Amino acid sequence: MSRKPIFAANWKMNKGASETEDFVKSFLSKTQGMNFTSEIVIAPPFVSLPKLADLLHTATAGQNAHAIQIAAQNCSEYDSGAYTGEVSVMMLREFFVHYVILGHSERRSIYGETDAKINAKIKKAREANLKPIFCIGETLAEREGGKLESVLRTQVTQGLKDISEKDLNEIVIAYEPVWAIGTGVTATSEQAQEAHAFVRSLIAEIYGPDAAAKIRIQYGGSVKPGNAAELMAQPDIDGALIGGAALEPQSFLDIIRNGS
Ligand code: G2H
Repeated sequence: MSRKPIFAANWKMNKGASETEDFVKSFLSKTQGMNFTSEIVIAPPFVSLPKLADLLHTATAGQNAHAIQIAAQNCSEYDSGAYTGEVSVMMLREFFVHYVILGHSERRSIYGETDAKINAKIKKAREANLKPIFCIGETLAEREGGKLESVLRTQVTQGLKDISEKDLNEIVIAYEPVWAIGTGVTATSEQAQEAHAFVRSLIAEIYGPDAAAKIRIQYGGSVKPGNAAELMAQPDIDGALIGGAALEPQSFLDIIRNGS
């Protein structure tokens, strides 16, 4: 089963509209004439989505521009109403958003998002035909305490509770060990492969072998140009979710090139 790798830039709380424009213009000029063999996604802060939509998905945008998909970093589990500070899936659709990152460890740990809330958001995203990038991963204490598999099992089974196989086909899983996020410490390719293979086996348990063979599982956590090739060479790693190293166009491009 060949799975198209997916490289997604998660800018977190970086880059307003003008920095978004600078990045995209530079990235597009560097990629002129290139044919992407992987899927490329950029997830800016909400306020930069209109600018990104203009740059990538208007009639005047260049050919490579259309090859880049737009992601949001979060969405509400509600449709509309009195939810101060929230953004709905239908609002995201207006800006050509295709993907939405859900369950990132920063949302879990800083904003208290539970597996149940993440599950509700995944369902809401699918109602609007958005593709969730569903993040899971263990803390260092959990790994050292021998709880890696039980933590991943809980996150996967609760996060995907009552999600149909049809919807699962539109979901990307991102395995991001919390201890590797923004720390400069990357999981070794063996550690990452082992966790990815386990997650794929969980999907096989729940949905069967075909669904498990199809689902893309990205690695995230201090991915850089220098470690992308080795990580992406692992049989169960299908791309990367990249934070810090995707803030510079050249670095993001080098990761895509080295990892494709
Ligand atoms: C993990 C990753 C992107 P970084 O959060 O989701 O960030 O590459 O900076 O570790």
